[in-house]
Amino acid sequence: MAKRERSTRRERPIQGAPTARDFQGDVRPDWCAGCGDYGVLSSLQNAYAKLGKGNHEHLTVSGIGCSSNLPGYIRTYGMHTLHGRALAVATGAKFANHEMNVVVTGGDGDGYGIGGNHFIHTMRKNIDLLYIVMDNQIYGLTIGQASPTSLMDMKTKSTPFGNIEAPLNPIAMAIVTGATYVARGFSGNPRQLTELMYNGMQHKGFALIDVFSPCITFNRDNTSDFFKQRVRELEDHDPSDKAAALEEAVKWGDEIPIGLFYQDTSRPSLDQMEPVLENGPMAHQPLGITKEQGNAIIQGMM
Ligand SMILES: Cc1ncc(C[n+]2csc(CCOP(=O)(O)OP(=O)(O)O)c2C)c(N)n1
Ligand code: SF4
Repeated sequence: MAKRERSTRRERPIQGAPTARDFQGDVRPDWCAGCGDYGVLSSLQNAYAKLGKGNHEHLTVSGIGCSSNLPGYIRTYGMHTLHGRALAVATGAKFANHEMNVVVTGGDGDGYGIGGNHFIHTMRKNIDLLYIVMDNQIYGLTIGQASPTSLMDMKTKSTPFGNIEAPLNPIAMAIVTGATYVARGFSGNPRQLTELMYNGMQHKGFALIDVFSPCITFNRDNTSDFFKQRVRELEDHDPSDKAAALEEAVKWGDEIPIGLFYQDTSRPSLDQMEPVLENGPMAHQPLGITKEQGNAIIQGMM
């Protein structure tokens, strides 16, 4: 993998309308050449720029994995947390300042495996986050074990005779568990992916975008060409129709649908229902303690 490089660029206040360049971090990604995650990163930079807000109005949170290194490559507030715990941390951040645009990024192992329980309950509660899962159907960082979305019979480091476990379907799972914006993108289609991200950020409630983001090094089955030959954009589909969304979600074969499967704009997100937040973000409220008391609490936690 390429050695990380740190540029000498310092403060770069945004002049006028932001561009994708304003969201480029100082650290160059150390992903393998050809990794699908590059397409996801550039789409996210474009989507942030399109939203028109400043860098300080966004927070990008991740877990652990190749894909979870993304917050280091983007110029927003960022947190690289624990394996599978990004959604829990992001929920806390959102409730501390619900005016912040909070985006969570990570992999299928991180989000659907070790973080599966958080995934379910964050959707159930309709927390106002955009969750982007770079789904390469393998554990990349730990060099190629089967993940919860690895297909059956797939040979990996941990399944040398073929995977005997059935994969989970994140799209169907999100639709039935309470997510209110459910989409699938492909890193090879950055135009559509940027649009899905932009709309997902503006959606009030939990938004999932599962992105086919092929691992060129460890998944030789579900490659970029595999998806290029199969993905087709959802057409004549009404995203408010839950039954139709589920029907599309279970399709997998010579044609695999991508796009917006489901959106429910009627259900309030949890922060909209929380009375404590009625007077504005908690981060802007007086703490009601002295500076000394605050320092003592911080010292107690060190
Ligand atoms: C508690 C804990 N268990 C296991 C690991 C080892 N580990 C690091 S990343 C990872 C899986 C990464 O796979 P995925 O989330 O799909 O991301 P990718 O690397 O493919 O982008 C695992 C098992 C860890 N860091 N912490
Ligand atoms: S190992 Fe796979 S997921 Fe990780 S950077 Fe390389 S191509 Fe991407």
